[in-house]
Amino acid sequence: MKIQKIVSTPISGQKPGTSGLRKKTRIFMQPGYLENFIQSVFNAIGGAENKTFVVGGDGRFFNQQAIQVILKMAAANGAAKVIVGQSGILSTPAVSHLIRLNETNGGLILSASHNPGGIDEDFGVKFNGENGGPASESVTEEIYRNTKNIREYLIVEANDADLGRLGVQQLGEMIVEIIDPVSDYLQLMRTLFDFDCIRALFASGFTMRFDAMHAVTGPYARAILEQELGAEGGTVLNGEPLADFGGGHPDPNPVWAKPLVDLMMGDDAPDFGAASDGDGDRNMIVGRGIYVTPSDSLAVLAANAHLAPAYAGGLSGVARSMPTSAACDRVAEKLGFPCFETPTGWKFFGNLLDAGQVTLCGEESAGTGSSHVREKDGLWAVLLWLNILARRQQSVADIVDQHWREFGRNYYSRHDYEAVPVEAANRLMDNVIKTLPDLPSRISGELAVSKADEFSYQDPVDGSISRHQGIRILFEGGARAVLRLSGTGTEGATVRLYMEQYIASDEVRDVSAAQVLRPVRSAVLELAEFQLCLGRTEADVIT
Ligand code: VG1
Ligand code: CO
Repeated sequence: MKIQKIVSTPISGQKPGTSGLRKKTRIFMQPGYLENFIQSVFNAIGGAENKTFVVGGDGRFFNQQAIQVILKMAAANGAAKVIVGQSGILSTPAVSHLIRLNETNGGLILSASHNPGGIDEDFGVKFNGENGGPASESVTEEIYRNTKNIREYLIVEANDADLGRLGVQQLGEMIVEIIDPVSDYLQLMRTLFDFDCIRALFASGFTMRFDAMHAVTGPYARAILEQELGAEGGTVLNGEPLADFGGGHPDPNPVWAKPLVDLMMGDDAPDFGAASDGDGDRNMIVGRGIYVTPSDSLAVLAANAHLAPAYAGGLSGVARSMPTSAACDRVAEKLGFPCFETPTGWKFFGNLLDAGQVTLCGEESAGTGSSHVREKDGLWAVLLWLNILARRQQSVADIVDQHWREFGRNYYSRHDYEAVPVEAANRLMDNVIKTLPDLPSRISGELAVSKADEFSYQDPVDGSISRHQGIRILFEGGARAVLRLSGTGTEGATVRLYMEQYIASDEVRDVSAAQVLRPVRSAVLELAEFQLCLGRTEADVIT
């Protein structure tokens, strides 16, 4: 088989962000663009020779074409074997599991997660290492360095692999193994949860709707919820993966999964609602009449995980990203295990999980997961909730309410300012960073600042330091605001403003988060001069 060495010039702007490299699909389709990035990944890990990888994606536009390119490049770079999901489909947590199960040298995931798909929308590539988790900071830097210095990439001239046919094929010297995307993942879930108990719950008439948002989890949810656990047919909504996700954003939050949230708030609501994102690593949890914020969900799961067989022995610790509310900190404190605060992005949980220091992790952006893989896992979170509901025999609303009464409540909200000119976003952040030393003496509206800093993280396992991970402003009276720039957007900059207010258990009231957070919001809008820097104070997306 002929190996071609294609001369290529570096393409700028290939810096991987919070979750791999994300760009407009048409940029990825430019000749040499995807190829340069893939070659840079291989170069960054010391070559692909004799190595084994897992490859799959969320089914978005360009998924299968990209996989064919990756297979031919892996063959040209001397890889021994690539395991591919049938029709190119694999969820992010399934890839993480397959890397670990087959002890491969890593995996490539084709997805821009919750960003929309299509020729005029977004595409992405993530590289996960041999522990199954997102590439570490140092590997990410090395990939980036390679993208800037690349001179050539290798690719074989060959026919496309048949991604639809299960079993083993040969691409030159390299083996391509096409596998069922669901079965190994389902087998893992069987070992973690009490499936008999969940089966009995559904058999007793418990109803659920799972919105797969025309993304990757459709086949997984049908196989697990409907076929394996006996949920009625029609439990899974929008279960067909589509190249454009049906035109929507496959983002499981009250804005993009509004139809499901509306159903759950209505008179005909089923007992339980859930949704997942493009690549299946996020989750949204909704009970009848109640939306559970991801931060609260993490706290409830931490407090109840022992009800599932895999976690019956208790948790070694929990970790949350810095902008995630401190609700799980209170659970950790009361139950007596450590709680770690890490920068945004799943890669920071990897070392803690590998070292056995934490069992559960979560982010405010609807990601929750555990030591079973090294990614956040949407369906896993849904199954843990189902296991808890089956064991406690209470509604979601009752469980959450009881949780607040026991631990207090962290009212929480995230406001996103999207497609902001990059200079304006940088100006806003730089201005606040400059005034940080003076902030603790400032009073804004009803609130006095007690502490303000820029978050730096020292990894407790390898000692590495990550600086500039977002601005934290603490106010007297238990309120906190966080400001950071998104690392996953593809248009301009996105400014994220995260706010929380802790209210002790005996003072928890039935008021909206927006109402409780009003003073924090006006204080931070003033301190950070939103109007002056961005020309507006209203956010585009509030979750
Ligand atoms: C966002 C979220 C972050 C998450 C990341 C990847 O990053 O805020 O919590 O880890 O997306 O999620 P950012 O930098 O835009 O805030 V996913 O579902 O894309 O793998
Ligand atoms: Co995702």
